[in-house]
Amino acid sequence: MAGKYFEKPGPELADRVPPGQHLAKGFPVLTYGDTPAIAPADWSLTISGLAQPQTFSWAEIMALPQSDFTADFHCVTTWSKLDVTWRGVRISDLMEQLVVDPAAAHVMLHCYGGYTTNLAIADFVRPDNFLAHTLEGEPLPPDHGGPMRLVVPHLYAWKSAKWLSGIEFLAGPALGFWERNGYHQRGEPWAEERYSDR
Ligand SMILES: Nc1nc2c(c(=O)[nH]1)N[C@H]1C(S)=C(S)[C@@H](COP(=O)(O)O)O[C@H]1N2
Ligand SMILES: [Mo]
Repeated sequence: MAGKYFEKPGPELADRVPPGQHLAKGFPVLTYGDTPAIAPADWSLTISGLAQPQTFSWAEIMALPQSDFTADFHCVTTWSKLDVTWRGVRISDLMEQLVVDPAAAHVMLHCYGGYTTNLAIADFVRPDNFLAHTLEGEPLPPDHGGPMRLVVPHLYAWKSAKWLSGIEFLAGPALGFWERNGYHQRGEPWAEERYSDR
């Protein structure tokens, strides 16, 4: 699909754009359902399951080391956006604050509004994953997941949970919202892991 909203990547970008993807113009919003309105003061992040239970307030997350990120964003509906700039907290820096049971092998991400998505722990703790509160130098807009979302650049963007409210550590695999509804458990864009592998 080329034209008003999408363009075919030129040869110089071909190695940045996974198979079957086109470059989006602008930054589309992709949400199932309504956009929840959460003020930072009302936002919190709850750690549950196979980990010491903990709840982080907005101020507690903002007190952790803050980093800048530039990452490509690939939606399974075939649009990609390159070099998105974000600011937030590295998942590896968050993990240093947690006491996780070594038996934890998967995570379920929970969101305000009820959306969920699952990740294997190796896909969750990668150093390029982060919680984002800033997009292109501005506070993360509500429709892009503000005040706080997860970004997992190496997988399709349905894994990048908007309005993140909880991280649940699990011993075994479990399915989130889109994974129950036909998407792949992992979702690696270079392998085109789009649809259910079950
Ligand atoms: N809570 C929540 N997170 C979500 C979604 C959603 O519907 N609800 N959609 C996912 C999908 S399919 C994509 S492509 C990205 C889109 O992020 P964007 O709206 O900032 O482009 O968010 C992901 N995270
Ligand atoms: Mo998506």
